[in-house]
Amino acid sequence: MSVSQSKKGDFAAVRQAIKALLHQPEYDDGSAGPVLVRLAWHSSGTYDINTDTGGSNGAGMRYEYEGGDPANAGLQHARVFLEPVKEAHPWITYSDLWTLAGAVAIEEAGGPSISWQGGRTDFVDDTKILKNKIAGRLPDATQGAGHLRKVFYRMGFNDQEIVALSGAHTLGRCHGDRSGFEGPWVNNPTRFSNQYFKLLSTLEWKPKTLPSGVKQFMYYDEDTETELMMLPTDMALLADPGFEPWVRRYGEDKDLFFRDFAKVFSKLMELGIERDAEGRITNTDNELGGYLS
Ligand code: ZEM
Repeated sequence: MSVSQSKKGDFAAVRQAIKALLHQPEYDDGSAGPVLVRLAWHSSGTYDINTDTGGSNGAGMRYEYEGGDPANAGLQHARVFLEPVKEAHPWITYSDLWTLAGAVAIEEAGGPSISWQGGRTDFVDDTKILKNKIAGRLPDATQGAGHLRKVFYRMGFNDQEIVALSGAHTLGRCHGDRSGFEGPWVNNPTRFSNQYFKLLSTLEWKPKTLPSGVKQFMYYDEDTETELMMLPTDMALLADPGFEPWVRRYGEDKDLFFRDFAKVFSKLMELGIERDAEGRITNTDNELGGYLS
């Protein structure tokens, strides 16, 4: 059994441990941050407001049905990065660890500070995942604005929030062996900024078909000799009259984007969670929860 380096509920210690693993010179662009943000988002983005199922309680990706959802391809890299943190701080649940890691990664990349609360519980088996069919709920990048609304309205977000959340694509890149798409959205994909919106709204994006047949959009940046990319869903934000004004506003006003993104990312991390006045989660899934009480 590993020895805990922190007391139950000492999230500051866990934050430090997450910060310490972000720098990964051999991995992608040198940071584990982007894939950790994606893990946090996919762990929460399964929420369905109509059935009150899915969301960030449970850490269901540890089980094959949700973990094997093609949308989650590649997220094992994020879980592997975090495993030593779980070993050193075994009291924290995976669901708290994954969401906290996303928040810390955004902050450490120069993003806004994200308000985050703990207390999530982990499923002890896959019963709820199978019963509620927690797979196939995440957005499909080959689709358009109608699909984005369907998926994000189901989580309880509005048009402005959909656009703000999409600004996370300033971080990281697409991997041919994960999603089939290839490349980064911006030149400095380990730095959180409003660059995604600036580039999306000001550059001339050209359709490109990869050798695999996957269709995306490209811009060749001569200054940095880098090919940048946009997904079909990213382009859909620009083409839709409800989304487009927000793309432009966030491209012009970094502070506004940071404020709105911080709010909506916190909301995303709380999907599916109910808390009492003291912040204790009241819809815990099993007896392992409640370590904050
Ligand atoms: Zn993403 N995302 N995403 N996203 N995403 C990818 C990568 C990353 C969509 C999508 O299909 C894809 C949000 C919304 C949406 C991040 C964060 C957030 C990739 C590439 C795809 C295909 C995966 C790969 O190949 O590794 C779609 C359709 C979305 C609907 C709007 C939201 C919301 C996010 C957070 C708030 C991040 C950080 C990455 C980069 C991951 C990495 O490994 O570098």
